[in-house]
Amino acid sequence: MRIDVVSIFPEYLAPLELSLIGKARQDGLLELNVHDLRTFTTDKHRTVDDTPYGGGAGMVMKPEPWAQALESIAAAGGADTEGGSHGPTKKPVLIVPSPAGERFNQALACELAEEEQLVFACGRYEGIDERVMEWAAGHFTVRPLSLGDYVLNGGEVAVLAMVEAIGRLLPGVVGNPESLVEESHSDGLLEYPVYTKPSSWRDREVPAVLLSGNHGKIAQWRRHEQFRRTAERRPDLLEEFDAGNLSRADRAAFGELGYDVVDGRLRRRPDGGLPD
Ligand code: 6GU
Repeated sequence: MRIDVVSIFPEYLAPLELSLIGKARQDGLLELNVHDLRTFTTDKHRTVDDTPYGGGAGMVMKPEPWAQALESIAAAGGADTEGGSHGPTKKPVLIVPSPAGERFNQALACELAEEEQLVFACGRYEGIDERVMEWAAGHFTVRPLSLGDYVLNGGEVAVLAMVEAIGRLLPGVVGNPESLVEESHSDGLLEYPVYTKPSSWRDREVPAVLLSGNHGKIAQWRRHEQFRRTAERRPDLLEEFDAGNLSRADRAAFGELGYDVVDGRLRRRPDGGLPD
C-alpha cells in the first residue's frame, strides 16, 4: 500500500516512523510519504488560508495549494485518471479527516486496508474550501471521515489514528495475525478482559475458569464477558449485532443481560428484567 499525507505540520506525522508502522515502512510493506502543503504555494508568504466568504470566525484553507498538492500526488502515484492505455486503474482514495465526516470504524479500516493508495488531506483552521472536494472527485474517491463526536484542531492526530488502524491490517504488519481475530470490534463486540501472572495480586484473584485448563469453558466465559461488557459500555453495538446463529448458551447469557433474540436481532427487554 502507498499512503500520502498532506499537512502544514509535517512534523506532526513523525510518530509514523515508530513501532509497528515504522517497521512496516522499513520492511517495504507500506510506502508512506508526508508532504508539506506550503511547498505547493507560489506566493512569498506561502499563504494557505484566507477569510471565509459570508463572514464568520476563523480562516479557511485556500483551494489552489490543495489542487497543486493533490495533482502532484495523483500523478506520482501512477493513478491513471484518464483510464487510458494501462487498463482500468482504480482511483486512489482521498480521506479528508473532519468532525463533519462519516464515522471511521473497524469495518472501514478493513475496507481501506484493501486499497492500493490512500491520500490524507489534513485540514486546519475552519476547514478546506469545499470546491476542493468537488474537484478532487475527478481524481480520487473522496471520503470525509471522522473519529468521533468531538473536535480536534486539525486532521493530523486523526491521520495518526487512522493510519495505525489501517496499517496494522496489512499482510505481514502484525507478527501474529491471530491477534487481529480476537480483539475489540473484530466481531462487532468489545474484547473480553485479560489477566496475567500472578494469579493472586493485592487480594484480587484471576477468575478461576482461566486457571481450569478447560478450553471450551474458557472460550465460553470469554464470549459471555464480551456480551456483558458490550451491553454495559456500548449497547449501541448490540443493535447491529447478528444474533441469528447464537447457541443456546449464548442466548441464555444475553437473556441474563436483559436481551431477547427476535428475528435474528437482540432486543432489550422493556423492564430490563429476567425472562418469564
Ligand atoms: Cl477526523 N478531524 C478533526 N479535525 N476533528 C475530529 C476528527 C477528525 N474526528 C473527530 N474530531
